[in-house]
Amino acid sequence: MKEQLEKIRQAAEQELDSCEDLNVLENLRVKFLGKKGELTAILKQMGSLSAEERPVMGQLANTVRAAIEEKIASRVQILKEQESARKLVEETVDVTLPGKKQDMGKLHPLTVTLNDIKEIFLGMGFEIAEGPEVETDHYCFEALNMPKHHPARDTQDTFYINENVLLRTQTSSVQIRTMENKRPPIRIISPGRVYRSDTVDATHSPLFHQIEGLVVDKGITMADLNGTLELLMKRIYGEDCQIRLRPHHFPYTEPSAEVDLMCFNCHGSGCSLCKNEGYIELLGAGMVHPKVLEGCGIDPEVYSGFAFGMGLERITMGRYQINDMRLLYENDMRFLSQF
Ligand code: 2NL
Repeated sequence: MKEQLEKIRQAAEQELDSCEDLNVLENLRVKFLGKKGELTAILKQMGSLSAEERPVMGQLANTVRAAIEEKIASRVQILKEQESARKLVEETVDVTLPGKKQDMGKLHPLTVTLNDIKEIFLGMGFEIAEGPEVETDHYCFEALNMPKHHPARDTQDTFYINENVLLRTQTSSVQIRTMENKRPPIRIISPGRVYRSDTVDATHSPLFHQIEGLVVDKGITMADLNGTLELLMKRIYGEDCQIRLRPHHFPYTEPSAEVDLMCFNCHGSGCSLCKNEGYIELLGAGMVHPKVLEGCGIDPEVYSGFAFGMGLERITMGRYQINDMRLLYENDMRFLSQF
């Protein structure tokens, strides 16, 4: 039995020493020390030994078991160390390699201008109002003092869903909805998409963006309109810019004005940029027509208000000296990356 135990010890040491794999090592542990292993098989024969031999063999068996266990433990340690050393080499990251370049997006020039204008009006205590792009004839025309067959409708031809439902031609519809639902004081701007039955060219598009403004309160005058627009334009075009109000006509304002900006290139003397006018037409404005206030349930004897409407495209084109509106819609990176 002694020789058998010695044989097991030798065989175990030899096999364990040459083992290079943790899984194989576990199999060897079962083979030598497991319940059905070689050592256990020997121990089962202990019953046949004499009383003197039994403790001697028992001790020897224990020594062999301890030796094998120790060998396994040291082998596990060695293999684990080899494994982690191998991983360190294999998984090394070269931190000096150049990174992948990320293309940074940025805001479209129309969005930049819109954000700036919103910020300026929020600073003056205005709220931002929004409303539907598909409107009824009432909100787009009737409530704005443009009854059916009014000639002003010709310049605002649009897309009709049916006789009564259409794509809005201006965001005045949002202002009407606000006046119907809220009592003065009202101070809002309403930015959004508007539609006209226009053919695309350098200055026209069937879909463009408008920003309208409306202030209704007691004692509002043309001076408030002038001051508000002057402040807006100074913030957008620079503190040294000047505006001019020219008499005009809109059915929904009385009096009405067109607002021009003194040409920032020639300061009013005339150049190619302003086509020798000295001024560049920017927007339309006026005092809200008493009939429009009345139609919304606001007493024009008590309240007055001013309103204005401007094209976001036109303001943006003036600001960045863009000469063709189509550039704003084409998503050409060569154009967009300049802003
Ligand atoms: C333009 C400029 C304008 C308004 C819009 C407006 C809105 C209400 C009442 C009165 Cl609810 N006016 N908006 C006023 C003046 C001009 O737009 O050139 N439009 C054709």
